[in-house]
Amino acid sequence: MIKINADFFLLEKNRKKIFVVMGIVLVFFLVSVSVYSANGAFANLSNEIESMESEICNLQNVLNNTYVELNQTRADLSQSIIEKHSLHDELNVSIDEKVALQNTLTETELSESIEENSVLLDKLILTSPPTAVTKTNRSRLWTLMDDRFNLLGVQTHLLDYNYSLTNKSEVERFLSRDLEINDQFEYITDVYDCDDFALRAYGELSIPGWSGLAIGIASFKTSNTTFHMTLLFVDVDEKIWMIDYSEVKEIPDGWILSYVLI
Ligand SMILES: [Ca+2]
Repeated sequence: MIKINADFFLLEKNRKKIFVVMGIVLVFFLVSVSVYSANGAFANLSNEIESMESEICNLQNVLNNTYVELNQTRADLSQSIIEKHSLHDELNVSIDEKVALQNTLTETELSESIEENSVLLDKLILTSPPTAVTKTNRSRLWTLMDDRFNLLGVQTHLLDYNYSLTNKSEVERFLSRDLEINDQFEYITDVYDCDDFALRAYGELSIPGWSGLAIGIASFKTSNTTFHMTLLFVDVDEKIWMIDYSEVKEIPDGWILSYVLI
């Protein structure tokens, strides 16, 4: 009975040792597992931190670039505002000057000024270059006139290599500005007659935009004893007209061309 008790106590003592050892092993195991897990988690965390650092770095670069661009935009805007202020000041000065000028003009002077400008504008419209223009050349012009008048024995002077052609209404538009002036000139034989009208009109037409047209001086034998000087004009359809006292007219069939200069 005493021995049984002794074995029992011995067994009880060993069981405690075993529990202690198992406890230590379990704690060691748990600690190992924790450390292992912690290492894995730490590695993941490091990767994530590294990735985040990279993103932050990229974001920083984007922000830096945006900052530079914004600064440039701000500088441009400042410059633009300065320029606009300057322009605004200039405009103000100009408006002030015009207001001052307007204040110095009386109503009558203003009306006269408007009327003068209107006349000037009408003249500019009337003399603006012809439209519906095509090109031709000396050879073609020669052929056209030879077919119409037979140039054999005619004093023919085609001075340019190339010519422009336009329509009748465009020439009439130009001549209409002269009608008022011509009406003031009295026809006087030898003093102010056909050759003077023709040469005056030819001079009027010798301005940029019009001088290249196939328009020139022509002299016709109109009967056994009479001659007539006029302007000759070839239109865009290659029809030949005369400009007689500021009017575009058909050339009578019986007239014989004796001199032409274009
Ligand atoms: Ca004359």
